[in-house]
Amino acid sequence: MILPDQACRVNDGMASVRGAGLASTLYAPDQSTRVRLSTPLLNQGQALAPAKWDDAVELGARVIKAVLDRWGADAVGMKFFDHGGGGGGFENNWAVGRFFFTGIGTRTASIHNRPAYNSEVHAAGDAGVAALTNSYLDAQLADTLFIVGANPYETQSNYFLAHMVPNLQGATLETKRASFPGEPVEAARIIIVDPRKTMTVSTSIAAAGTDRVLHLQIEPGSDIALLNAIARVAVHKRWHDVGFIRERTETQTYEAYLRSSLGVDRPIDEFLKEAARTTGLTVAQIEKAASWIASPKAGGARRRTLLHYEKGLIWGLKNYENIAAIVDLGLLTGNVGKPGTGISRLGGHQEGYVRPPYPGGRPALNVDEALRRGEVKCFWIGGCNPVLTTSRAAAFEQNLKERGAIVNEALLATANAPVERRVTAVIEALKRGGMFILGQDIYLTESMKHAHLVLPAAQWGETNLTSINGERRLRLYPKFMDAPGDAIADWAILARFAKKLRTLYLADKNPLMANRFMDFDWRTAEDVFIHARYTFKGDGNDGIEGYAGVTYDLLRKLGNNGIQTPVRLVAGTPVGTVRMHEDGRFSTPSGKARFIPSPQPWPGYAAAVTAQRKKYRFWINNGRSNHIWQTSYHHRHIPFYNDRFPAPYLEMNAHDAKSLGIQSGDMVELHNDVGTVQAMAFVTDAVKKGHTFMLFGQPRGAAGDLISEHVDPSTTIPYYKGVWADIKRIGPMPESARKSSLAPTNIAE
Ligand SMILES: Nc1nc2c(c(=O)[nH]1)N[C@H]1C(S)=C(S)[C@@H](COP(=O)(O)OP(=O)(O)OC[C@H]3O[C@@H](n4cnc5c(=O)[nH]c(N)nc54)[C@H](O)[C@@H]3O)O[C@H]1N2
Ligand SMILES: Nc1nc2c(c(=O)[nH]1)N[C@H]1C(S)=C(S)[C@@H](COP(=O)(O)OP(=O)(O)OC[C@H]3O[C@@H](n4cnc5c(=O)[nH]c(N)nc54)[C@H](O)[C@@H]3O)O[C@H]1N2
Ligand SMILES: [Mo]
Repeated sequence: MILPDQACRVNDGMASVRGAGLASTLYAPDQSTRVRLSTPLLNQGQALAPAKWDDAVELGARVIKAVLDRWGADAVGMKFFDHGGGGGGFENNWAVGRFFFTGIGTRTASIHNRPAYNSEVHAAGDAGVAALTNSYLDAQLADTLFIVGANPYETQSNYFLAHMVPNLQGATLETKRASFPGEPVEAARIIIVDPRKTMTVSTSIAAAGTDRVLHLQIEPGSDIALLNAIARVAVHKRWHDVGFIRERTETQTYEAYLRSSLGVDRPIDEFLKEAARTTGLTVAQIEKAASWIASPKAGGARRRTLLHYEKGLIWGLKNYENIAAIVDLGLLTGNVGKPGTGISRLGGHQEGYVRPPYPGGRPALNVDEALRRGEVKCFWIGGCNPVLTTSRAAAFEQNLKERGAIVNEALLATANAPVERRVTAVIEALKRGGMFILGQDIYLTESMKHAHLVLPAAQWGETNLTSINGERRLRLYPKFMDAPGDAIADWAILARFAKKLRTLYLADKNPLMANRFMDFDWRTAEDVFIHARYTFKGDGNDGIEGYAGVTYDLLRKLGNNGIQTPVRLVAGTPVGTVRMHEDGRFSTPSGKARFIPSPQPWPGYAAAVTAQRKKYRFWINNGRSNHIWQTSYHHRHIPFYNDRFPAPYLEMNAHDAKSLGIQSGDMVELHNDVGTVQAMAFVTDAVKKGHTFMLFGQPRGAAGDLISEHVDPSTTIPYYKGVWADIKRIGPMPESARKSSLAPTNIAE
């Protein structure tokens, strides 16, 4: 059992259903986690077989070098973790960045959850606003919580339950009074913008009562219209923060925003009616939201609103305009850089993003497309499982399979040959359209099965690792157990390859290339942490990961409360940052925030999406569930979790289910122009007619198999949530699911 820490400010000793089960996910030779990868595996042509590290690195590094020398850096592709906990962390992210960017120099890089190497929130970056601006404390202090496209009960459980819910219950009034003398304080209200009636909605109602909860059950992808309409009302009622706008923002951008996004040259009635039509809401609901967000409190004090968004907006209709619209609304109402406010991603996982700059431009190169075009000769998949999680996932897998098979032949033909001959044979296979695949994971996942070389990683707890949470709280996760067998930390894997490449280039008398792989002589995880600390310059957006003067020793002393990044040295002492932009400055050249105008109040669906919508009956909204972490990489092995959802569920409205003869528990097939996938029907009032919701990225049915390759052209970010398909019943509940409950999951008391 891993015990939650009562003295930790983040969870107050609380544990989510995932956190409380963490210990069961650790490696144990006598438990189901014994299937962890424990040695490198090499495909000798027919199957993966255990190999020694030296042999694995020798072959892998020589293939990479040959590809680099013959086809150039961009022929070496990668898709890698950038989170904090499982994979990633400051140490591993730094090692990956050093290897692929300053080492290889490839632009064919992509982050685990998307086809390119880019920000999820370019618009916030362009506005000069950090991705994670507030402290969790601000959720206790806010007058209004505004949650757009996120389901924090399930995805940010501790933040929601330990910080938001107490405020909704009125349990933080003392803190509020102490923080804001003279201001009227009451329990918070919450506005949740989500097409589904989620457990977040039900829990909020249970905590605050129906009068203080506004659930805006919008039509898919209509957030921009809603956010701009709310802003228009705020301006119309003169609830916007004139002082903040004048002093802290670039005025020309404000004026452009008023005209284009908020359509101030058009009559407000017409504007609001149009927004109501687009969103499926009423004008009264939009006005109520505006009032809860921006109307002054009794006595005239500004309302403190905390604006949060996550994947319903990020993977939404149009990433750039989506994020712009919420950031603009926050700026308009002056809700950033003050207690009880913020404009932030909600998060829901650890982060630790330190890397040298990406060598490509913006929009970043679409790696999935480069793969489809056959431009990638060598592809390294690290700590992610795109076979389940990318768009057009089945085609992605087929590509790995077909092109990998060409290399398998070469490996089989040279099974007992010296490494030089094997590499020559592999390169010949690559010339014939093959692709050499390296994989780096802790399990033999759906993606790893296609790798020619599988590299076993140590996970958190098996190596020292640091990361930040959603309020930038930097903490050390110390090593407390050994990794299985020969598994080693991710940074150490990259270091082994880098050192080998350096040796090979030195032997080639090519010091220029050899020197690109120079700085990998780290002895410990802390060496990597400190190396990153000295060299990391912030990656364009907001530099929230800076941590001057922080050492493992300091982090050990600070324990689970850690220190909030960015950390500066003040007279030699590291000082953290509770809240971003509290000094009134933003990360733009002028130091003032920028409004990001969108060309019109709502851009509409892209052509590829419209075609799907027209053709298929159901919207297949998709995302996460409380019990399951990501692709279930641990949970599929642990009965407690696996038995809860033996197949991915598909939430369906009772009316729709009935019309198709479907009952809860039935197996159904979803089908569209991209692919086919199976799921288990779950009839619920959480979704409206014509809407469904599927657990994403599951081994027994991946929503990605239905999702088109469409991306927002200005950011290369997919619309994962935007998929339409037809549904049919294929059979009764599978035997394996008989024990799993079909009771509603969105009832709270
Ligand atoms: N239990 C659990 N927690 C997790 C994870 C997990 O796998 N399991 N994963 C972690 C990770 S990596 C991430 S990124 C976060 C994601 O955290 P969230 O973003 O909270 O999770 P999602 O379920 O992907 O999406 C949130 C909501 O977006 C809604 N949505 C879909 N389309 C739209 C739309 O057009 N507009 C609006 N307004 N809403 C829409 C969906 O109905 C859904 O309820 O969760 C983290 N936390
Ligand atoms: N349809 C649809 N698709 C989506 C989304 C969606 O909402 N809908 N959401 C997107 C989002 S936000 C995300 S985050 C992605 C998730 O997609 P992925 O990132 O592909 O999924 P994960 O399960 O997080 O993958 C983590 C992998 O790392 C391995 N791992 C764990 N710890 C370690 C470690 O210490 N080292 C190494 N090397 N490996 C480790 C695990 O075994 C697992 O295979 O999916 C994206 N795709
Ligand atoms: Mo994510």
